[in-house]
Amino acid sequence: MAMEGQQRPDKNGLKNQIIRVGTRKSQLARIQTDSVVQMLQEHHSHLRFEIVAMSTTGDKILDTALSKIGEKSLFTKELENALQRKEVDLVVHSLKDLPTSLPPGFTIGAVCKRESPYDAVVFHPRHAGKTLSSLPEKSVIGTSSLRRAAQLKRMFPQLEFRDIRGNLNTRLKKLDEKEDFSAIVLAAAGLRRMGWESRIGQILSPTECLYAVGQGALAVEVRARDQEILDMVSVLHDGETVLRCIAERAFMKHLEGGCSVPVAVTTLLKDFQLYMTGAVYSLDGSDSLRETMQTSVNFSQENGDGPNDDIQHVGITAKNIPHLAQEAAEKLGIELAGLLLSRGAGHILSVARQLNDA
Ligand code: DPM
Repeated sequence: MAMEGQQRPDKNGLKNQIIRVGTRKSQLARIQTDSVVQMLQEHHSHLRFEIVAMSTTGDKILDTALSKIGEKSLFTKELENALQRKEVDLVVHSLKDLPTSLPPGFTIGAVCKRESPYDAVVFHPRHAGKTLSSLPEKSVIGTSSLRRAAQLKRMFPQLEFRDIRGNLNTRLKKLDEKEDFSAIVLAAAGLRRMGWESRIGQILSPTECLYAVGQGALAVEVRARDQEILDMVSVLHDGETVLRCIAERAFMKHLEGGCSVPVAVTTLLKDFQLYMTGAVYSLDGSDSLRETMQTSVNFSQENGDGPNDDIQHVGITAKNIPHLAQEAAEKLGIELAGLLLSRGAGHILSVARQLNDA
């Protein structure tokens, strides 16, 4: 028969090829990529995956604060180039490192179940057992996140904050082997993935420190038109995480926020209600705006193939998650941003941006 031996664009089309997975070279990136590949392998036992590690511009510039080296795409550009050249078929990222607008031709094909989205404090061994509020006055806390610094300066005015850069291994080493810092603040999810959960001295609650958009969730970036790969990775989508992260990314996008301004969120999905608190801060935390909104999200509608197939919400393609729910989540983020903008968030952010660029 004519069809025999011909490659058909169905599941089996991927069967005889090796699927290449791009990753950054840091230990955290490798661990994250390994865990995503393992999940994909469990869902698709007949497929073969191969990991391709690359270093990115962002990994090479270690001496400058993240917020100063400009756009987040420093960590993603080389990997996207490899995707475009078809040297790799998918790339694993921390969702929070992916801009809210991806370059044309790319999409987030999977957002995995979120781990802890919270920030955590790791103390110098001499301060083991303490918390930020029980540290001596003028203790120096290391972070290069404007978001963390702004909120913590506000909450703990007796402490001092200083930039610390480098990957997680480097930072832990700088903390332990020198006397420069009394503690550093990092995402709990990254610390757990590295196996350093025991070093977490304090988890910051949303009243102390709202988290970053997308924090704690892993994302799989693919070529937007590569339907086979999109279908293959879509099994990893976690509905709750997708809706929360769509709302968070829409909020950030509408504020025109990014890594270089202090924008923070917390979201919760419960009983078909999506709740979201979002805030913006001046760099020193003295000025801030914070609001909460909610919307109902309908999970019961039919899915299936249809005209919605190609729709992206803030860069995410999730045709197996109800579209009305995705739309409601995106609207929530936009409306919350609109509310903050109507109260003067634009001014707070533009001052923060100018000071940070100076
Ligand atoms: C972004 C920020 C940071 C990373 C800014 C922020 C932290 C920068 C710093 C956008 N990306 O959070 O306000 O501390 O100097 C990053 C980490 C993870 C992903 C490490 C961390 C792991 C957690 C995750 C760096 N990106 O935040 O401690 O997967 O969400």
